[in-house]
Amino acid sequence: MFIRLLSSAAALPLFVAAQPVLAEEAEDSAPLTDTIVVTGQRSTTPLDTTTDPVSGHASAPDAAALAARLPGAALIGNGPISGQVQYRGLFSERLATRVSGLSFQSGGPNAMDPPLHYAPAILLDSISVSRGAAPVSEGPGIGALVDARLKSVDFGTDARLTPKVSLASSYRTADRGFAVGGVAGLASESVKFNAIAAWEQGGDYDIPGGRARDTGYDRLTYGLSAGFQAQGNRLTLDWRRQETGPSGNPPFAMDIDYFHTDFARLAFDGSIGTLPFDLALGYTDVRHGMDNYDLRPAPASTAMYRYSAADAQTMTARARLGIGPVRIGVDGESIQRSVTISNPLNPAFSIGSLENVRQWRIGTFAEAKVSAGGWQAEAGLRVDWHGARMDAPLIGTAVPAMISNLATMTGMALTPHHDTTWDAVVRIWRADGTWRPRLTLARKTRVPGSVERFSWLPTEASGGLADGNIYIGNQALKPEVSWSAEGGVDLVAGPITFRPSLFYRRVEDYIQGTPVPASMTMQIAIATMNGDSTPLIWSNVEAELYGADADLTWQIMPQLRLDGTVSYVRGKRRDIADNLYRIAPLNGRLALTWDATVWSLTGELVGAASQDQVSASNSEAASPGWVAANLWFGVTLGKAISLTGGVENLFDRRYADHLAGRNRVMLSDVAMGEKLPAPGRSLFVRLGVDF
Ligand SMILES: [Cu+2]
Repeated sequence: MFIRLLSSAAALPLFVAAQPVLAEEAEDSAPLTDTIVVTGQRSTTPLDTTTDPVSGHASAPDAAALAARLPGAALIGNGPISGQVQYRGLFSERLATRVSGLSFQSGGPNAMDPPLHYAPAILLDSISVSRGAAPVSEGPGIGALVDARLKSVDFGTDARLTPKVSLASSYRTADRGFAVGGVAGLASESVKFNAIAAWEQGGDYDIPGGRARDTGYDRLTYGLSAGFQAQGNRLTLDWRRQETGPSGNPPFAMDIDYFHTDFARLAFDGSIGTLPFDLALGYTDVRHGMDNYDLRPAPASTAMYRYSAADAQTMTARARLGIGPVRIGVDGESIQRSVTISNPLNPAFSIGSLENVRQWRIGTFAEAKVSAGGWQAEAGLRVDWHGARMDAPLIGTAVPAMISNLATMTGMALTPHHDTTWDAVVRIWRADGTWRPRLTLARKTRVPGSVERFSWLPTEASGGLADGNIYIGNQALKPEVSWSAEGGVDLVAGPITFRPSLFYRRVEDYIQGTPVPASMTMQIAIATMNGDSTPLIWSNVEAELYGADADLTWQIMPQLRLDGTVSYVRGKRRDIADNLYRIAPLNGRLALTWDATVWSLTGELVGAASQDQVSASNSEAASPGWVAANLWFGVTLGKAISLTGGVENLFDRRYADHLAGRNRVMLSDVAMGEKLPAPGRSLFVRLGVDF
């Protein structure tokens, strides 16, 4: 049987397996988080928002597509498994994204592997988004916390070792994509072990009247976890490897050849004497190759063949100690990354576009939590010291003189960078009652990323903007400083849950591309050679984002439920009259669900208004609105087996979301420069087994 998760009110008909045997330990998150829960019932709080992969109400392999269903969220589509979540107009490194507790540097300079690339939907346990700036204990990053948790076996309740299994398999017709994966293990009250694995593969997806070329994907994940606990102290160890095979990225100039990525995490959760204490150490190693000739039609001239190799290693550490209502902590990270562009047919052609970049951060924070009269409040302060440096770029002998001269100049101008930042976050909320107000006030910071600071070679690497512009890094960048107020009220009254929010954010020294000054003649000449005579340089500008979002759940009758979500955000420059780039238009969804005991059926309308508040700076074009219809179903087949699925784009309409990338692949049924349309009518089924 299924249990409906009304508590999260995520405007989804939410189904979860009745036996929540597999669930990560829930953090004591505040009501400022929205969560999508897959394998178990999680207590949600007004500060979070959650969503549910089991219901199958998103068939894409990408976890980002699922999180994008939450109010305030949207999907930045850069490829079938390269999607990013946008939340209240912010995306990429402005959000703090975690996968099973780890934060790490993407390997690709264009974020072909954004963090959620490493959270296959088939393995997802839950994904949460903080409904406001992340608490300071989560580190810097100006926007929300996006926390994806993969399935794992939790500790049992008695001394006996008991087997626990959660497997799922899915198929969708649009891309003939299948996925199989899950977790299996043994657990008692004191030990647990599990293995996790998944394999996903899909072809180019169908659109009404054709096929979107270069949209296939191939991804393998496997790993092991172990845990021990005694007397309130818990030790867990996780290792996971992901092997992504050739996968398309039509909005970029290249496609994924491979990602080979290892994750390791060691965590202790317990106490020192009587004081609560936790410690977590993380390591991530990304190895990546991409090219412009394997999946997509190769360039006419072999001189234009390109293969880029990239790697990134991230080490993280965090320790926290609780003293009464106060939690103090230290954390830090060290990142090393390189990107080398080459021509596979000419070994003397190679360019170190990011040459052994090293970034580090050490931070300390204090957070206090108090409650009185039904109100809860949390206030935190953190300080971080950051460093960044890069080596002089290495250049092969076949590289044009103009580029090797620029590399030499770049090497001479390189200096180490140091920044000190401070963040403060105050969160106030009520967790019960009919009206549950919540408010997050924050001053948060983000230091420039390595592409923004050090990308000396004019290329399209932009951390996933995919706007077709050529970008140049800027060593003079200052950190972004964001001031925000995000608040709302959750109305929980009998059959109705209504959760509206308002937000305003002002970002000083917002980092975005501006026209390269005419004095940078070499860079402009190289960019012109590469097809863009008006390249952009990363600069500090002024920005503001504001808007509103809400979701509604109305249990009209015991079996009949209405769910709705609406999101609106406006992003503007404050220093000039322009809009921010790739901001979601007004959008929403409305679903009606009939829920019998063993089956359910949902009809859903999804749509977006036109977006004409576009960025002239990024040469962004306006796009029209659209509406699509979906049908979803769920059936319970005995105690342990569930079958879910649906028909997406029921009327086979050709439409493209404003945030979809523009096609750059020739000989496709999508024109060059056209926004990638959504898949045509597609059947999706997902079979789950949990015991
Ligand atoms: Cu790449």
